[in-house]
Amino acid sequence: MTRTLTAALLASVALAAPAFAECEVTLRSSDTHPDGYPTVEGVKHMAERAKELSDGRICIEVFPSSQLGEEKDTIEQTQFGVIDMVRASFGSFNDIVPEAQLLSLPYLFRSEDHLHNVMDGPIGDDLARAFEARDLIAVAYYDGGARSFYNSQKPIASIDDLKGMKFRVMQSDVFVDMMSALGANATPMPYGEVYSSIQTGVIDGAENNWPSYDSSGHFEVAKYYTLDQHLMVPELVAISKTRWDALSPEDQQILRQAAEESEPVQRKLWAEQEKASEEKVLAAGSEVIRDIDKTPFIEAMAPVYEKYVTKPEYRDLVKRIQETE
Ligand code: GTR
Repeated sequence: MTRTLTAALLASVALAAPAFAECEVTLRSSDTHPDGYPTVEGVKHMAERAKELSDGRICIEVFPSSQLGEEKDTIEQTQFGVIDMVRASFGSFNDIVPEAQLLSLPYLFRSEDHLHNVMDGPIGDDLARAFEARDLIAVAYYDGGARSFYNSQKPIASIDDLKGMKFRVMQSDVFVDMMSALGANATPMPYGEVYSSIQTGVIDGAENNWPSYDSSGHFEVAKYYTLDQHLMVPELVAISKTRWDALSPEDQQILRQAAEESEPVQRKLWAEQEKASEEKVLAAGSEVIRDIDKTPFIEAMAPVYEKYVTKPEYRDLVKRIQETE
């Protein structure tokens, strides 16, 4: 009787054991977005594939909703190997990877196809080398759509309407200069502070893509959304180089393959989420300003290009991007 009870108890303990109990390699991965967001689901797909390809030995635990910290902090922690993996916007790497900063130039990408052709080709490989030199192994490039302005005050249809307004930007100089070039004021701050800052009037608005405008709830406090599409910034999945170097070549290969296979999955989810988010915020009462003459916006960015596209190698990279089909 006691033996049967003990056996039953042991069996129930085994059943209750954490899902990652058999993992030999566990990577903790950070994301600012909540569960269900395409970047989070992309990394989860990578996790599934890594587990399958390694017969359960490699596990990736995804921590969504900034549980491990705000984006810039988690990037630093990944560089130092405190966190194993991070999914973040290229824009948040600007201060540490100067080459990546060039991808935050406004109106650099003409379309999603253009961006894919750049990231999936030799330029994507060059960028990966730039990340590696800063202790980050770039394993996947995800979609982040086009970013546009939203605010709590009024519909914006031209640059003149932006004048004197205060917008949150990601924490990097290139975005501050972009706002100045448009005659508006920039307030760099972490993503997690934007909602309350709009709500309390510290800022008039921010800028982001459809899915972020939706999932962050910013549409609830900033109902005017102007589709000027000033930025297309890719999303990156990176692994800490310290951690990477300690893995076997076989495991590195498995992670690379799993990451690569997650790219088309994320891109498909992205396209679906863009539509779903648009429908949701429209139904919730957002006022979308669609008919924008982008030419004055594009022309206003000349000083930003002058300031950042300085060294010959940066000019060359921007030119190669522009010349990509
Ligand atoms: C989102 C991006 C996040 C974060 C956020 C922001 O579009 O996916 O990684 O960078 O924008 O504005 O901080």
